[in-house]
Amino acid sequence: MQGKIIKIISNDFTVLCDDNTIHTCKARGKFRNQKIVPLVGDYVKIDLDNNYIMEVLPRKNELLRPAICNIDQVFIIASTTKPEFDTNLLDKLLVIAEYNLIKPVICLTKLDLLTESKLEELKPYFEYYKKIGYEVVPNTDLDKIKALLKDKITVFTGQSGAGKSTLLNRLEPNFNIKTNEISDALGRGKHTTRHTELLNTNDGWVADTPGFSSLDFNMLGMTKADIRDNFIEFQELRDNCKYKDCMHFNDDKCFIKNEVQNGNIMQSRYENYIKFITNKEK
Ligand SMILES: Nc1nc2c(ncn2[C@@H]2O[C@H](COP(=O)(O)OP(=O)(O)OP(=O)(O)O)[C@@H](O)[C@H]2O)c(=O)[nH]1
Ligand SMILES: [Mg+2]
Ligand SMILES: [Zn+2]
Repeated sequence: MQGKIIKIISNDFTVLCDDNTIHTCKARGKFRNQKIVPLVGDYVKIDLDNNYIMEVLPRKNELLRPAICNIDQVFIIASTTKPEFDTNLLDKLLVIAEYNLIKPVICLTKLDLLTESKLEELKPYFEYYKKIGYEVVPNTDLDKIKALLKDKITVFTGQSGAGKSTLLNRLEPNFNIKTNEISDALGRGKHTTRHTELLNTNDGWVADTPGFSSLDFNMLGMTKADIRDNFIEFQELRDNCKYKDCMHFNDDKCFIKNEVQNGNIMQSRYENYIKFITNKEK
């Protein structure tokens, strides 16, 4: 029987089979020897007599953090306050999604908590991400969000306390996922969600994932050039740089740097880019 892993808690793999039955399975020891770790999102063959996963089918893509595979899109749940709007984290998640060929959607939360002046301050950022081609939706626009989720496997990611589980509960009140108060002292969440699980909503699948604090992961496996090539707005402009392999950093006659100076590329995007590449050895 074939199915999809929708939940993993320690060594118990919950598999939704093609006939819509659900089975809790163990993974065979041989996977450990072959260094295969079955992930949420994996298509697997199971032996129903023993409830064992026998085979993991090839993956379309996979993310390490959260550990999930065969994803169509990622909802980056970006808090605008409590925790503060964080362009460094947002740009990092966008680059990781682009690199993995997963469509990112930026979903803004806690707009209701912003003062008028704070909202005015942040608007240019939201507009910029739209201008360069990203979908930017407030977490209150449930119709739009439902339309985006339809028929897709979507991962919700973002830092702890950003409002991932809250949005999922709004989309589907019977999910009843635990959410948590933000610690006032730290302005961040307390890691309420502990495991990754695929949930069925509106003819699509969504994964709530445990959040993280903005520092604790890096762009694994990516080189400086990979990072450069996944800042999407640099791509169409780079042909105007003098050198074909321009890194848009210390290079002569760099068109990207010009565009930053004249305001066509947002300063924070460029600064984050420089931070990312200078953190990398290669
Ligand atoms: N005012 C306001 N509060 C929100 C909004 N979204 C979420 N919250 C609150 O923010 C807190 C954290 O929300 P969660 O949904 O638990 O955050 P999470 O991203 O799932 O956090 P982790 O599971 O720890 O990764 C809760 O108290 C929510 O009620 C929003 O749009 N506006
Ligand atoms: Mg949560
Ligand atoms: Zn350049």
